[in-house]
Amino acid sequence: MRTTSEPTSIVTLQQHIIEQQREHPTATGEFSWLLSGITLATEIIQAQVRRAGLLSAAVLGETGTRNVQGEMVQKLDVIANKTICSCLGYRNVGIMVSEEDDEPTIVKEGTRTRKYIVLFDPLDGSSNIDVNVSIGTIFSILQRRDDVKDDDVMAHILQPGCQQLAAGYVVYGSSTVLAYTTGEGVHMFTLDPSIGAYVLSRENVRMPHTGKEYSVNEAYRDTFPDAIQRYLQWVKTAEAGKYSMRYIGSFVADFHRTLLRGGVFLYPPTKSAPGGKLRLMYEANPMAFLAEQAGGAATDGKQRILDKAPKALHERTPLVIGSKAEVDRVLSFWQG
Ligand code: P6P
Repeated sequence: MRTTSEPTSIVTLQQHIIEQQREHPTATGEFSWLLSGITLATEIIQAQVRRAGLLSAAVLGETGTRNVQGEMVQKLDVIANKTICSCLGYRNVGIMVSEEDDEPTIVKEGTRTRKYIVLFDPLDGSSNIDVNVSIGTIFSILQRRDDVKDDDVMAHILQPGCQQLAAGYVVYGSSTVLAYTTGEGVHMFTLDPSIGAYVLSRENVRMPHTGKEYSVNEAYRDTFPDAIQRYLQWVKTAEAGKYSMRYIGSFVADFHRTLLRGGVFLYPPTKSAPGGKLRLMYEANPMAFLAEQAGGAATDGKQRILDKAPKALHERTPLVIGSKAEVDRVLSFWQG
């Protein structure tokens, strides 16, 4: 494992994955093959995202259908979902869970379900597609449990976030950046279109311990829990010092900024979403894994996100995620 944060030579994501794999003698290469399937899918998706403005009717706009979340499905959502499923189909993935699909997709090899489980939000923040705001893909990787029957699919899937083997996201912004962790730190890669490869841009990313940016949709302030309303009053006081509010409305972009600059992102319970809006399995869990690997924290207000025992595939959770000191400060209002 390199110790510098700025790489001294060109390292592609594939090289990095193989190097990480070398440090695990028991690794068989299956996992690296799986990760490379995800990165291939995101390269295809980013090409579609970049062309969205040109192709308008073909990929922009809504399909007229609603997903399991009841949200209007954007055409690019459908393309991204199909792209990930087809790229993973040949990569030893046994179960795929997508935000866009009501039910999991099971891929059997003979009678047994294959080892790996991939959960993903194919295109988070898709409502921003038509106005050219950054959007992203989020993924989480689990493996089949060995203490339950092979066909007990939900038991294999509904594992707490601390069981993740890997997690990551891609933000399709001014550049396309992929961040991932396998539990050995957080590493970032920037897509170099001239060579069609992700190139290492930051290794062992550390989230600043504090940060003077809070990220929340204050339009819902009056329906937040009292403790959050008290926190939002406090950040505006002289005692708090100079906080800024930044909110893009695209979780991947808001999290990416928080990971790099520090601060805190909040999506508390609201009257319309008493359980929070963000999904546990393929939004909160992967980002919580990354946050903790970078020295940050993630909670639902009562417990660590990665300790939550999931009860349903698409369950939602309140979320406070970011710099450790900032998350602790929000908690001090919630638990005060
Ligand atoms: P609101 C996008 O639809 C999303 O799921 C996240 O990417 C984002 O953080 C959140 O919803 C924004 O929700 O209620 O503030 O518009």
